[in-house]
Amino acid sequence: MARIGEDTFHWERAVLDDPRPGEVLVRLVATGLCHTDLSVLSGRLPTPLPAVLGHEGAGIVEAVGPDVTDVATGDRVVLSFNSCGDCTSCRTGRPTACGTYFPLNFRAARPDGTTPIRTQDGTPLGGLFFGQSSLARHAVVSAQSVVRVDVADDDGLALLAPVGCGIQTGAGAILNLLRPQYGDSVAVFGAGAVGLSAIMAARLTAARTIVAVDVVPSRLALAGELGATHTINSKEEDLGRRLAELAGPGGLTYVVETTGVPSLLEFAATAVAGNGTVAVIGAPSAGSRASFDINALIDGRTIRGVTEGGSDRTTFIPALIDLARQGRLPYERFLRFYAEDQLHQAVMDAKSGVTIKPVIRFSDVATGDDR
Ligand code: CXF
Ligand code: ZN
Repeated sequence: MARIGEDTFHWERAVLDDPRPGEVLVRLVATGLCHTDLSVLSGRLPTPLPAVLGHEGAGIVEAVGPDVTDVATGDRVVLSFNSCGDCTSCRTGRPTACGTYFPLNFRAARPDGTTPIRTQDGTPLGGLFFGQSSLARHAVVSAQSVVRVDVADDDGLALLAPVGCGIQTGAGAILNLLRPQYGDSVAVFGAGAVGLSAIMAARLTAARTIVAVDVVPSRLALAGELGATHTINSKEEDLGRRLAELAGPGGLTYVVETTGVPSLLEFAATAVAGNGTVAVIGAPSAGSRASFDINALIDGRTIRGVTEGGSDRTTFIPALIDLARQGRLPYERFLRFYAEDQLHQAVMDAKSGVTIKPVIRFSDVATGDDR
């Protein structure tokens, strides 16, 4: 539960409705923490509080709404972002371009303004954040957010939780959108979960040069192990000069900006080659601005916003799981599991950067008691 003015999440007993048409009741096995949850908690992103947050859930279907046919009770599922399922973008496999993407994911309510969660005294609480509000033992989620996965047991399922946002966001930016070719150079700003996923994905392509940029030596070392051909500590080195050296005469083809620091985005726009693209992934506080030399953009540069890796979650999430099982996307290297009663520690470790991807592991409690 996230409440205004509090700097961490806390557990609270709440009441959950039965799933309506288009909804699914899920018992969560694990949920990853994403920096977007923390940004909402601190008021930097506009989801109204109080609300149940969490948008990297994995769990087991306990009930489905009247018209839901894609999943059934007992299915193991990964939860991802929400979309309407009905607009042209959704019907053509581009759900991140859904016309109602932002309200459906950030409003923490159904389109009619209602929510499936209330306090024990009946006060409505924000729910369906990213279609799921999965920092909870149970969640009524949007059927659009549900991706059925083939996995043997709950421990295996828990490992898949962060694929629903962080891993898919970084890997998708590379594999779905930028698609580097032989000779291309890719710089990834920020070696957190999203940046490291972009680096692992870039290693799956023919990109010649993959540069990780961060200020934390341990993250840069991990980036090197996961596929970066070079690393730059931007606190200690001249970022512009080093990037230019590493990219060579063709210039830097791609920057994947995951930090959300506006000055770094402005810098990326100057560092990328004339025909290059800056993928904008890191989200600063709502209303933040950056400025560019317009003539440099006319030169051919592209500044491209990317959400959830531009993924068609129903095909891309199983593909990422398959790559992970082959050992080609070893994101488990940067996960750390926390028990429910360690939630505050998980939040602190995410904020300090000690843990790159905290995942809350829910205890296997008796069905029904905690709804
Ligand atoms: C979000 C980040 C903020 C902008 C929209 C997408 N992704 C998930 O954490
Ligand atoms: Zn996220």
